[in-house]
Amino acid sequence: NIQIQSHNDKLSSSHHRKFSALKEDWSSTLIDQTLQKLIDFQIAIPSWALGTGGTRFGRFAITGGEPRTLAEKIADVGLLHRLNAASDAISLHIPWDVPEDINEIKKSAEGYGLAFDAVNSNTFQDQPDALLSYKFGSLQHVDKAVRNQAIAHNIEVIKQGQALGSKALTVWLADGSCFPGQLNFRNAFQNTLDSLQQIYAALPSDWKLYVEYKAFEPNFYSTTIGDWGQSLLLANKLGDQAKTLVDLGHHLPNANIEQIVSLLLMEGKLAGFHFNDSKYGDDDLTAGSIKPYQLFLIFNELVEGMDAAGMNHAKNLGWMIDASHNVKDPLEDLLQSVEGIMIAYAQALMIDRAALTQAQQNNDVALAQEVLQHTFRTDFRPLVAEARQRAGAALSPIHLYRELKCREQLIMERGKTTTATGL
Ligand code: PSV
Ligand code: MN
Ligand code: MN
Repeated sequence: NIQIQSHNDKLSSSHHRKFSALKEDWSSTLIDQTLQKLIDFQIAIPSWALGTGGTRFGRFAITGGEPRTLAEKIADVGLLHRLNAASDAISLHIPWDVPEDINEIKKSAEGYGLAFDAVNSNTFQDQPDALLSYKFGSLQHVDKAVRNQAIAHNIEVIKQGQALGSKALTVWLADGSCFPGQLNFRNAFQNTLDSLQQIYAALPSDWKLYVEYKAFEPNFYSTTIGDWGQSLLLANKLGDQAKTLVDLGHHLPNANIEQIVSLLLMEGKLAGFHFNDSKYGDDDLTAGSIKPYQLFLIFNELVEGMDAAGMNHAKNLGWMIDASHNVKDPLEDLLQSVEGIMIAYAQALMIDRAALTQAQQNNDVALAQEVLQHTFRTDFRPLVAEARQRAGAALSPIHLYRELKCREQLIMERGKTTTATGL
């Protein structure tokens, strides 16, 4: 606390100058509303992004001090949340994460003010003790015994999530095919539906099932849940608790993600997000690092659609990050992702909605564009920083992280060569 305070004091006069300049130009009611929404907004951190990522060509785990256990992963997210007051939950991937002593794990999370977000199952890798292989798919598999193994794993993940207090299961399948002719598409889809129905039947009544889609990779000819249409089809057949999860990196190039988001939201079928950014495919780069305008346009649809539906921005969708990188300190990368998301959200909240609606009604294309770009091109970083300060966190989390030498301390505690589990 003292460290946050003295960091904020140091930046105080320059922050005050920038924040005051915004207050001169923008409506104070809008600023106040936006600040409150930013304070309330929380984004879940994926446990698998806390270690240095890699590619299939190699992995350079040079960061050091990486979390070796689930307890240490929770401590890392606790640190992020202490710095930015915007990361109050962790999303687990099972069995990469093994909650051995559930009570201990719950206690330590509570100590950091953290909750458990959606739990993720993993049927895209064979586990050492597995009887059957997922080489040719899991929930879609031609062999019922393989499907049953994958269903049982998902039900086990639900049970572990329940013990931790999670409220959602995210299912992402690598299922698909590598070559034409390999798969009967209809059978693969029907098998997947049937398997998901069995998982859905095991879902507690206050849980959601998030059906994540992805256009390609690791299969490069077809993916059985390859786009939002296929995910929505499944979610609709499954029932109200099933929804479509949008991972920003899972589309074919140039897809209009904001339009997809808008319609899923309208249908009450948007589960939430895996935020990241990409230049080419599922690059898992820092949110807002490549296409900040796209991120802003997505938030524009979210704010408009959620307000129209009377939804609570902070609570009614699953906000998660799914990014990780191999050349940055993972914790700095995550602080940057949260920042990128908050900036886009702030920009969307500051849009003059009445003016935009009027321009749309009048078919005034140029004015509609002006309205959007006016907020996009305004620097609202001081607003995000102000919200953070009001929430008791740092004006500039990444700078404080460096000032406090957090990584050096983690290396001292955990060693130079630790490697986190996960991708
Ligand atoms: C697949 O590319 C994915 O986006 C899914 O969400 C997985 O659970 C995650 O990545 C694993 O890194
Ligand atoms: Mn994802
Ligand atoms: Mn992905």
